[in-house]
Amino acid sequence: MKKTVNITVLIVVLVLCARGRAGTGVVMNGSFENDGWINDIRTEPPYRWCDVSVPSGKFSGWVSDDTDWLTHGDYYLILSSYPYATFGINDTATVSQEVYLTDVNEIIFNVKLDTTYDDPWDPSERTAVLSIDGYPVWESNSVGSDVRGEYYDQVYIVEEEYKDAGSHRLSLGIRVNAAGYTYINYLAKWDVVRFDSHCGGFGYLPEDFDGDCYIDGVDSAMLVEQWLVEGPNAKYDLFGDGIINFDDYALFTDYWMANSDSSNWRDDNCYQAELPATDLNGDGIVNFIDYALLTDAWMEEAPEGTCFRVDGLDLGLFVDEWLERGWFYGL
Ligand SMILES: [Ca+2]
Ligand SMILES: [Ca+2]
Ligand SMILES: [Ca+2]
Repeated sequence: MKKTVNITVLIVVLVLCARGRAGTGVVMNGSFENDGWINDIRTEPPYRWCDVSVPSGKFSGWVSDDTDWLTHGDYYLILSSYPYATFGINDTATVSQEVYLTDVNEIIFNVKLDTTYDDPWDPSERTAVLSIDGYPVWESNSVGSDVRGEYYDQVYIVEEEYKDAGSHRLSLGIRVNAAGYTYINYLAKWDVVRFDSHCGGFGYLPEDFDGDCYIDGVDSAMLVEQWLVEGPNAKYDLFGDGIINFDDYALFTDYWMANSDSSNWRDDNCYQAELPATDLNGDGIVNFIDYALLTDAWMEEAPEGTCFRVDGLDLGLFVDEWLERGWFYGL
């Protein structure tokens, strides 16, 4: 009886989930910062990249904090093919997430082609691949005998066929081009996967009142305009006590001249807008749907392959974030 109820809840949840984010072009956890270090993504998929296909004995995948690649944040994804394993042509390891591309013109990302022991990356052997719905739309450099290197701000221009209202599967991968084995350990490293919409996918910081991705004099003037207003528009009430006063201004000044424009990702004053940890279904608001997901997960009745993680979440945090809205709520 109980199982039936839970399954019904999940069906409702999945329907609402699909509806909630329809049309909002956002890569979730595109910089792989949400989880910290992950030893094996097969057993612990990265937040939102829950669709993991890493055939064992041939490939491995992990989220690394190695400082040998200076990219965005502290972590990045590594997909690696083993040396001396026997491969078939087109064997591939991928991680994927469902995305909406309706308002997206470009998918932008950093990738590093690397090997161990200073071996060359032979492009006739391995390719890093970005794909949509399983179809490769971007492939790494195929010219030369050693294409190792850091490839920053790579761009795939989204074709019209993907800009419909439905969701699409965005995958990052490493592909085998030649059957057999090689003595080289290939590592495709991925980071800062983002769209050109909504500040390049970094979203809008709470202090960015006019939503232009920059916190500057315009936003300051907008806040001053609200000075001592009681019962204000909630977006100005940064301190959240029902009046605009010095407390809000103090919070505002903490982010003075900061921005969330992802094209500035190298800069210290560039931030990615955070989302509430308990917004489990990613619809932009923490509400009863998330609560249903959380309780199902506590009872270990969440379905296989669900795209959320509840480690470290508790009821206290849930209560704290109740009805909190993420930046893309209502887009
Ligand atoms: Ca990162
Ligand atoms: Ca602004
Ligand atoms: Ca939610």
